[in-house]
Amino acid sequence: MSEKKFKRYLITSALPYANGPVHIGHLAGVYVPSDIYARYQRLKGNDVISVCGSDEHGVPITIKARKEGITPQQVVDRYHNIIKDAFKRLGMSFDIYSRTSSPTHRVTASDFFKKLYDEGKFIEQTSEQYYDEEAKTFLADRYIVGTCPRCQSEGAYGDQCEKCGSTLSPDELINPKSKLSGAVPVKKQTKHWYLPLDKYDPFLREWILEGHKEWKSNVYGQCKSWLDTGLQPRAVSRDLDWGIPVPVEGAEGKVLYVWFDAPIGYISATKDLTPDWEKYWKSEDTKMVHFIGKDNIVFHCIVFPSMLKAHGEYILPENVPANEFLNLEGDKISTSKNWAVWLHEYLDEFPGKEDVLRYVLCANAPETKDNDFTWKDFQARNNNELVAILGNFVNRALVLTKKYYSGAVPACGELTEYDNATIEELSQIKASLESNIESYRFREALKDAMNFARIGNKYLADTEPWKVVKTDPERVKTILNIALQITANITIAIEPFMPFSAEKILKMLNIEKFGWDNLGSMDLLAEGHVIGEPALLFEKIEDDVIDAQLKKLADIKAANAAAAAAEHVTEQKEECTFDEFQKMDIRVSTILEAEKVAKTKKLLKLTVDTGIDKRTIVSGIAEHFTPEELIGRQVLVLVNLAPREMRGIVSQGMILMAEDASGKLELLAPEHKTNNGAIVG
Ligand code: B3M
Ligand code: ZN
Repeated sequence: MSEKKFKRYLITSALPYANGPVHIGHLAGVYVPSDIYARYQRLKGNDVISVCGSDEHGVPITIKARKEGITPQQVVDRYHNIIKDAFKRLGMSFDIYSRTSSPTHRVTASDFFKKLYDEGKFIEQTSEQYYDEEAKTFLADRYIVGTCPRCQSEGAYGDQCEKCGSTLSPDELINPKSKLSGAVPVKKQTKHWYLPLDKYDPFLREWILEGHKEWKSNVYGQCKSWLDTGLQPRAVSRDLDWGIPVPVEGAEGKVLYVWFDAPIGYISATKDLTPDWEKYWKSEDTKMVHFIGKDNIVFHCIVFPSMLKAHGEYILPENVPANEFLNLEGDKISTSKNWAVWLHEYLDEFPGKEDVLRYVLCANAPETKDNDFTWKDFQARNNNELVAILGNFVNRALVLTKKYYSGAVPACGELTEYDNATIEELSQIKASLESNIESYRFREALKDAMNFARIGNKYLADTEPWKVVKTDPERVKTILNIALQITANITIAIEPFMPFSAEKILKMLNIEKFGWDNLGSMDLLAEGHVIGEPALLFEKIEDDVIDAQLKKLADIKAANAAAAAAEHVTEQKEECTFDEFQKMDIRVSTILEAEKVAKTKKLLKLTVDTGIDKRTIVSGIAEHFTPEELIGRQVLVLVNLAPREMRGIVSQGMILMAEDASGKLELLAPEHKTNNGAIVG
């Protein structure tokens, strides 16, 4: 860890794309750690600015706009507001939440590009790109669709086949078509500008591989592999009608590449925040830390630093503590598949539980490897840690003080050995908590903060003031004085992690606020200070609440399967002759009786009236239909199928079903009640 002393902190958080809401993966990866770090540095009295904002350019936004028949500005306005509001409700303490469609950003990004252009820092290249003559626009790879050359599936994109995962180039697609107009794209010459990243290889090796060996191994390792693979010139402009126009002659219809423009958004946000913005961005006394997810490492450790170096007036990040990814119930979180816990929905469905989410996402953060969020774990941590440890301790300390001393902090008498041992243990926490936060180990830091409550809980359980009060009331004054000092420490230690709960406890203690320097002191509450009203900090989360969330995810999964099935239809079988078809004898029939076949999950034994006779048919539909819902239903039966014995039962025929690629099963029946035995042909 660099020993350098800094005068101020510039904390940036990855700008979320304004083409959808934020979800728990974004929070665990970027925003919860960033807010913990910013709150901690502020608590310590440092000069801190924390900037964020919406990333409002790029192809995904234009695709969404076309899909919905609205403008890109309408897309970003919608999601910018949803994201900004949800962040605020979760207690994200950004000093500014800006946006890259702002006028300040347009000027800042243009000027940044223009300076590099005028100083000859770009390579200018004309190349052939795909063009849609109907939509009159160049096509980004994502805008070209066709048949995948690897797996022959339809709907592969020009850059990737989502079915088999192959990385493609538009030239490889079979029957390429424009996603915009359906026209066959043609190749057309177009000029773009490139940042020659290869020229910054020596600088990056020196700055990162030599100068920042203290960076997290997942970040350092990725940077090293990018450098060892060899850096290539990277495009900094695009043929798009949405974005920041390239500010040079002959660049009509071209905009800054979104990953050139977006990180400059940190600068423009700072400009909008304070006229003193330059002391944050241009002084070596500033410690700049980028909070991002692992998919953004190359942009924040290689591309943006090269841009800053090329520009020459800005500082470089001191650290980029990127987190890995958070999965949801064992599956990758996916915006397009709606496989996510959306922050704004969580806040509506769990009012007052903002800190529970902050706590769980920090305790489970994917700091060194991908991790999994499960609703069961969410419930367990709430009930077994927040309710049973933190909430329980604070409540007992306050309720007993109210009960025995009408809320006045009792005097602390002579300390026992156990008291001293407890106080000694408490005094170790602060150093560990600070070291863990300064090293971006927030999971460990949270455990440190919770240790105040763990130790406090044990202290009360061991000293049992509710018993001792009968025999030694003076002793109980000391016990509760210590318990109250621990409670006061908790308000400081948990503030970066759970600001709402810290606020609630301060109110219950009838205290305005403590500073970080007070952490570890056992004299925070003076004898005679009268505390406020105790109240429960957390409430148990019951199974039915979790089951409802799991049902919601199950429904999403089913909807995705159905959508996938609708997209993917099983190939037609080989041809058959009319005579071959004539051999099959299919009759309208009615199910008279139905029962499960013992020791099987799938089989039902049915008694069916085929109009010819009443017969037994065994059918593998027990996972799709209950016996009760089948009785009386008309179905179509292949009556001349050779009899088969299944689990000791002779089945004489087959019930015809419709099954799609998702496995969804439907019975087939005549539209109106029909005589049994009617021939289907
Ligand atoms: N908009 C977020 C992402 O890649 C991206 C970050 C920009 S930070 C300058 O999901
Ligand atoms: Zn494929």
